[in-house]
Amino acid sequence: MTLIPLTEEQREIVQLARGFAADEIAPHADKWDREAAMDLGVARRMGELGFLGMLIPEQYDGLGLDTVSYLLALEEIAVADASTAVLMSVHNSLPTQMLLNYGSEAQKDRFLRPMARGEKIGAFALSEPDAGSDASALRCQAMRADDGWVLNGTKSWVTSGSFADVIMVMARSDSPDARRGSKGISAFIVTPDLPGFHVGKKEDKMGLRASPTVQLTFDNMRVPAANLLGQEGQGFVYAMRSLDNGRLGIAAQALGIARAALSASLDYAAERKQFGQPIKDFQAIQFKLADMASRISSARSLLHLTALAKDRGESTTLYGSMSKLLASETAMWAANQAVQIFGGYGYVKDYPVERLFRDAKITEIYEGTSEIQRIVIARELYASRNMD
Ligand code: COS
Repeated sequence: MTLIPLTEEQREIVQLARGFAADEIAPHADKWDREAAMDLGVARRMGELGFLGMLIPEQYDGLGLDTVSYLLALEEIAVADASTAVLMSVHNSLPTQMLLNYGSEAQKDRFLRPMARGEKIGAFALSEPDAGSDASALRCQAMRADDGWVLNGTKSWVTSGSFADVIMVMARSDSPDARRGSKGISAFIVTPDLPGFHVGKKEDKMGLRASPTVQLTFDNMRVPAANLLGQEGQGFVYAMRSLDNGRLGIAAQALGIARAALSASLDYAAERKQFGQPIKDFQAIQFKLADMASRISSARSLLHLTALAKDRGESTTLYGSMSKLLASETAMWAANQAVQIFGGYGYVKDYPVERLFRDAKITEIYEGTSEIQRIVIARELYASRNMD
């Protein structure tokens, strides 16, 4: 639980998410991981419960909840299955927030409302084979055509990209001979029915195996003019601001993984006997459990304080990056400790910690690696010093 005081409504959301996760997600998580397949019925159920429109105002068919409520629910889902949680995080944090913040009323009616109801799933396409951490080096090209735009290029690492209904695509809308770096990038609302849209390679990943991660290729894909999001040339800034939100979601996902690792370790250490006593009675194990719990609580406290700041309208660039950094490194560290506590049994698939260990790693990589978070944090430190 969190150290910040929760409202009755927030407690109810936690109970709802925890019950749903325990009943409809946790029993299947190992199978989905083994088969590298997501059950889209679960996404539909999450939509029915409102979990895919948590931050969208009621006027656009969402639940209009605060960010702490959203992060609490997301953590509960991640405790059961990090793959399901990443669908929820990306959908709520990136494409829906971009539509809410920068979309026209017509775009909100057409795309945001069904997404908030969970009838359409969203994805986010920024990275490319040669543009990962250096996101503004992206090359996907958008050329003006009479009736809109023609897009050509390849996007990589697109979470939910194989079944998403609405994909936020960042592409260069400046001309190739007048490259303007991050300023020449626009955001486009792409749907899979557009001619020239292709789902490419599905990645064979270490973890988060139930969540499909794919390449998307655009081959003279015609995008209507009405699908340009916000202002031309602002796509990079929109993506960066959205990633400030996204990183809070990934932090909550990481905390869910870490919590699952701690919970499994507490159970196992109480049952497992060696040298004539439960291993929880050895200080070597107690220290690991205590450190896991302490790191989880401190990362969660920072995350929830950051969420409160966000809802007050403050920038979360600095504390969001810190939260993501702390939570993801906590998840990886805690999962590693859990495997160690389980010993040989932690290294095989009979117990959940092997999956948690594999799932934790990606939280240090996607939506900005730990190195990128440190760069953002260091830049913010200098920027705020200059303002003093
Ligand atoms: N909020 C608002 N605006 C932002 C911003 C943020 N968090 N971060 C950057 N910007 C703006 C800058 O202010 C700048 O605008 P001006 O030119 O008008 O001043 C513009 O965006 C370019 O920013 P910057 O010069 O800092 O861009 P860089 O190319 O140096 O990249 C990093 C900055 C490294 C932080 C960025 O590329 C990044 O976050 N990379 C990781 C990408 C990522 O997370 N990918 C995962 C995708 S999901 S798998």
